[in-house]
Amino acid sequence: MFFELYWQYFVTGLILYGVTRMIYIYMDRKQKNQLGEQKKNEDFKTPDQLAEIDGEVSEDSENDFTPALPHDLKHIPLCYTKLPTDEMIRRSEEYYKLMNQRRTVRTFSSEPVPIEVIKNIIKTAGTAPSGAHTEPWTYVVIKCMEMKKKIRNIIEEEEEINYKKRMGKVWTTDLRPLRTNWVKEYLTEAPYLILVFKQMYSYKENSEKKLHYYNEQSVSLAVGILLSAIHYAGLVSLTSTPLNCGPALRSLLGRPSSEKLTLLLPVGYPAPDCLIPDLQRKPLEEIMVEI
Ligand code: IYR
Repeated sequence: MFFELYWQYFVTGLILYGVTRMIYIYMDRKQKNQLGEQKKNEDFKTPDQLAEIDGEVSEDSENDFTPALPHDLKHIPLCYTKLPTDEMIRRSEEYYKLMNQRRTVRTFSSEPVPIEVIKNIIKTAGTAPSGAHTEPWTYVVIKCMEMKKKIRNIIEEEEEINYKKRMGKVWTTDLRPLRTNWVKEYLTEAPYLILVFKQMYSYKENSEKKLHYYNEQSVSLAVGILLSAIHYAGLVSLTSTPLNCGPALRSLLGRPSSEKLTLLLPVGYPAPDCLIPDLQRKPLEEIMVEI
C-alpha cells in the first residue's frame, strides 16, 4: 500500500542516489588518473640523484628494480656491552693516538704481506653501514705482477695527460709540495693493489635488479674503515683516485657496467727510505663546532 502510494518518491530517490554515486566514482577516477599522470611525468630519480651526488646511477625506470630487503625482515636484540666512563675515555684517546699516526705513503717496499691480512682488512671494510644494507662495494685485490704492470701502464698514460693538460695550473701548483707526478712506482712496488668499485645496482639470485642507495657515501664509509684496518694491521696505504682511468680499469678487470671505480689503494710496508710531507692536522677547535 505504502509503496504503491509513494513509488514516485522511491524511484526519484534511487535515481538521485545513482547519479550522485556515478559523479563520485567519475571524480575519484579522474583524480587518480591525474596523480598517475603526474608521477609518470616526473623523471625517475634514484636517491643518489635526489641527494645531488652524481647523475650516473642508472638509466632504468623504477619498475625495473625490486625491494632490496625482505618485507618481513626479522629484528633481533642488539649485542651491546656498556663501558665504564673512564674506560670509554681511555679507549677513545688510545684510538685517536693510534689513528693520528696514520699517514698516506707513496713509496712502498715490495716485501710480501700475507693475503690473510688483506682478507681480514677487507672483511673489516665489509662491516661498514650501507644504504638499505645493500653493501654496494667490490674490492678487487691485485697481487699478480703482470696485472699490476697493465694497471700501471693505463694509469701513467692517463695521469701524464692529467698533469700536463686536464688538471690545470692551480691544481698542479697545489700538488707540487706533495711531490706527486704521473710516474707511479707504487703501482708495481706495493705487494697489493686494492681497487674499490662502487656498485650502482646489482642483480639478486633471481636476476631481478636491486638498487643501491647512497652507494657513494656507503663506499666512502667503508674505505674509511678499510684505512683504519690497514693502519691497525701495521701496514700503509695511499688513497689514490686515478682520474679518467675508471672505464679502462673496469674492463681490464672484467667488472660489470653497474660498477664504477672509486679508489685505488696500494697496500704494503713503507719503503725503508720512505719520506712523507711534513703536514699538520687541524686542531679540534678548527674542525668541531659545539652547540
Ligand atoms: N691523482 C693524481 C693527482 C693527485 C690529486 C690530489 I687532490 C692529490 O692529493 C694527490 C695527487 C695522482 O695520484 O698523482
